[in-house]
Amino acid sequence: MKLYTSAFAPNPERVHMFMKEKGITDIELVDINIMEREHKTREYRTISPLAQIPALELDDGRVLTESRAICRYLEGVHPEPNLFGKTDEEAAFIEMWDRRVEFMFLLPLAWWIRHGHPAFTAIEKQIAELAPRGEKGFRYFAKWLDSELAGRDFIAGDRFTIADITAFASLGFARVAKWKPDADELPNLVAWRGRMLARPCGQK
Ligand SMILES: N[C@@H](CCC(=O)N[C@@H](CS)C(=O)NCC(=O)O)C(=O)O
Repeated sequence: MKLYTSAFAPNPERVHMFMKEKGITDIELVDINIMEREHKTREYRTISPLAQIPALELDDGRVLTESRAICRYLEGVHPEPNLFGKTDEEAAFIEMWDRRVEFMFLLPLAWWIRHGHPAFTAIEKQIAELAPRGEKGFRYFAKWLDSELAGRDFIAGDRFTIADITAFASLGFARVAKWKPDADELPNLVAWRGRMLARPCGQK
């Protein structure tokens, strides 16, 4: 298998963290430089028609995109440790959390950065109003997540799951906006981040 990936980008990072937690090391990596617009080439579009990263090329030549779908596939090939839920019920709650984090944390953050950071003019037709709107949504969710984490160690319940990975990859990307959780304002998020940094997904 071959993973098309890109350094510092949060969605491929989700897949890398997932692979680290599973101990998967046998997938060939192909780096695509987003800022150099390598993902916009005709050649890359034959792999990922929507010109997005990550993309996983299977051994039979089929290509999976969407980081969550890629992780889902890898969970099937490497079932342990389970990160998507052991029962339908647990999987439903984990999916709820993962989608909350993806759409209410990572997405506003992406708006904030892509529409506000000067370097992103390389790939985004920036709309200035979207940056503060994204920042507001991101900060709101960070505060809410902090209150949720007051009573537990992990995002979707009492164990580490894909939802923690999506949130942790979001925090990594937030560094581009020079944002990191503050211990006075978001103590539970800071403690959770410490737990993530100590895990395989937190290793370089
Ligand atoms: N929903 C997709 C989103 C993929 C995505 O937006 N990837 C970004 C990198 S994090 C990308 O390819 N950006 C290039 C662009 O927007 O031009 C997923 O989960 O994989």
